[in-house]
Amino acid sequence: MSRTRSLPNVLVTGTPGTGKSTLCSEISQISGLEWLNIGEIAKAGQLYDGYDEVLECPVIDEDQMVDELEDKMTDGGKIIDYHGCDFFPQRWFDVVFVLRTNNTILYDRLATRGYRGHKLESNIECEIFQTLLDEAKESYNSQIVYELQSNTPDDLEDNIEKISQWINQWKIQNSHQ
Ligand code: DAT
Repeated sequence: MSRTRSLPNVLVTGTPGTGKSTLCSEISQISGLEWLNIGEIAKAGQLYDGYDEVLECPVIDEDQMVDELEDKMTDGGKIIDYHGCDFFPQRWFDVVFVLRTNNTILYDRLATRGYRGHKLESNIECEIFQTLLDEAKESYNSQIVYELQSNTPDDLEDNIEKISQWINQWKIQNSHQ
C-alpha cells in the first residue's frame, strides 16, 4: 500500500494526556505531514455514536470516521493522533508510535486539565495497564510499533528527533518508487 504514497502515514497513540497533540503539532510543522486531529474532525462532522458515561466524553462513530478519512489516508503524508487505534485499517499506517507517561506525571497533567473522579482514575488505569500499547501491538504488525517515553520536555525533543529521522529514512527508502 505504501508504494502508492510519496509520504508516509504516521499514527501517534497513547492515553489522554501523554502528549499526542503536542508531539503531532511539532512533527507536522517540521515534516510537512498533515496533522489530522480526530477529536476536531469528529466535532466538525458530528461523527458521534453515543456518550461514554465513565470517560465523560462522546463516543466516536468509528465506521463514519474511517469513511471520512479513507481518501486522505490513501494519498499519504498524514499524521493522526488518537487515544485508540484498533478501528483504523492496518493498511493505513507505515509506523505507529505509542506515547507512555509516568503515572504521577500523567495524574498531574489530567488533573490540571480538569479531569476528576472516575474519569481521572480510568485514564490513569488505562496507562498503568498499558492498554494502548497492547491495542497497538494487537492491531498492527508489532515491528512497526514503537513505544516512546513522554514525561519531560527533553523526551519531547527526543521524540521529535526520532520521528523526524524515521520520516527521512522512509523518504530515502521509498524515493525510487
Ligand atoms: P494528549 O494529546 O495526549 O491528550 P497533550 O499533547 O494535550 O496530550 O499534552 C498534555 C499536557 O502535557 C499539555 O499541557 C502539554 C504537556 N506535555 C506534553 N508532552 C509533554 C512532555 N514530553 N513533557 C512535558 N509536558 C508535556
